[in-house]
Amino acid sequence: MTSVCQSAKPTTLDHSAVERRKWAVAEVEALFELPFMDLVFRAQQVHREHFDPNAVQRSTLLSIKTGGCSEDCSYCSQSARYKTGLDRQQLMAIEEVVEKAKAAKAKGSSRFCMGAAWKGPKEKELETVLAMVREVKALGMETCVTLGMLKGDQALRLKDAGLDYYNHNIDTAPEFYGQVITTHTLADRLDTLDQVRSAGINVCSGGIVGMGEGRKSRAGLIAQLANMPTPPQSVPINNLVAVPGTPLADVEKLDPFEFVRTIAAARITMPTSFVRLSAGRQQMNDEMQALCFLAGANSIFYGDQLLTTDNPDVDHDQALFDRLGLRAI
Ligand code: SAM
Ligand code: DTB
Ligand code: SF4
Repeated sequence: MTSVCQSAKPTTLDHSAVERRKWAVAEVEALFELPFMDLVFRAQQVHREHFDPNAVQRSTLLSIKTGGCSEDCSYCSQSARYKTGLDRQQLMAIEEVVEKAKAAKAKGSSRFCMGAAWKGPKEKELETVLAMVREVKALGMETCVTLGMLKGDQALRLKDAGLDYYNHNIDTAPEFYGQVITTHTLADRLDTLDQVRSAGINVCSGGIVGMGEGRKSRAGLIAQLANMPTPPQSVPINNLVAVPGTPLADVEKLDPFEFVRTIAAARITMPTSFVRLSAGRQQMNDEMQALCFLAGANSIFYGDQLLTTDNPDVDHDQALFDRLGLRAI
């Protein structure tokens, strides 16, 4: 069965046409407190006002530099501080990256996201990444990179190279941040996001849930994203992939319905943003993923690997799209 789009709703949006409001953390918490059916219904209503409900954007990830990172993010397989058994890899050759991008395009992905396990890029490293961005862009794909914190004119140079999106997550609420990461601050991350926004690059920023935070911190994460000077164009919501060897390896799993509530709260508070059902899909069944789409998720990572962990294989995803009548964008 092939999926057919019956809606004429646009998938690219004019953010200026939508009225903005600020969200108090308590207001977002109140959304989480709604009966599940009311919350999901409201999220689906908001979703339909702004998007084709049957269209899902697909981005493919590639880890272009793996492991050995100086930072201590407690969830991360790539921190040099934890024994996760990961093989470190130097920055990939440009040609290899281009081959992977071509393969992703052939499988139907519209955006190619290159991730590096850095606190931030050094000069020579940035030069190589700029060349990757130019070449991937020339394939006719949207480009995205996630390289850690930027400084000086790095954001402007990425923009000049043709970068469409910069991914930089704020990860969690301000009061929980210090329990997850101590080697940089939330203020550092917000500073990089300001540079990216000022350079005219689309912002991709979201967070992780299931790290042992409370509902108030989940609401705090969503409020902080929604209240940014302009909401991120793309909002990845990651469910923690518990990696053996990291400090969060044994943290209690989040109730799946609470994850769906987080997606719904992101949709309601950021009506014109793409909300991405991100890490953790491999650990979800198809029914759970369908609930996430119903709650307003309209973007996924597509491809057998995330950065260092598994993602559903593309044939499985294609079959899911067909079963749900979803159209890829
Ligand atoms: N080093 C760069 C940085 O920190 O921005 C880019 C790569 S980093 C791996 C990108 C994001 O992936 C993190 O901010 C985090 O939100 C997410 N992430 C990393 N490990 C994860 C895990 N085990 N489970 C869920 N999300 C994870
Ligand atoms: C994001 O929010 N999630 C992606 C991407 N941005 C870079 C990364 C998920 C990583 C999951 C764990 C891993 O594969 O290492
Ligand atoms: Fe390094 Fe990024 Fe992993 Fe933190 S999330 S340890 S900065 S690769």
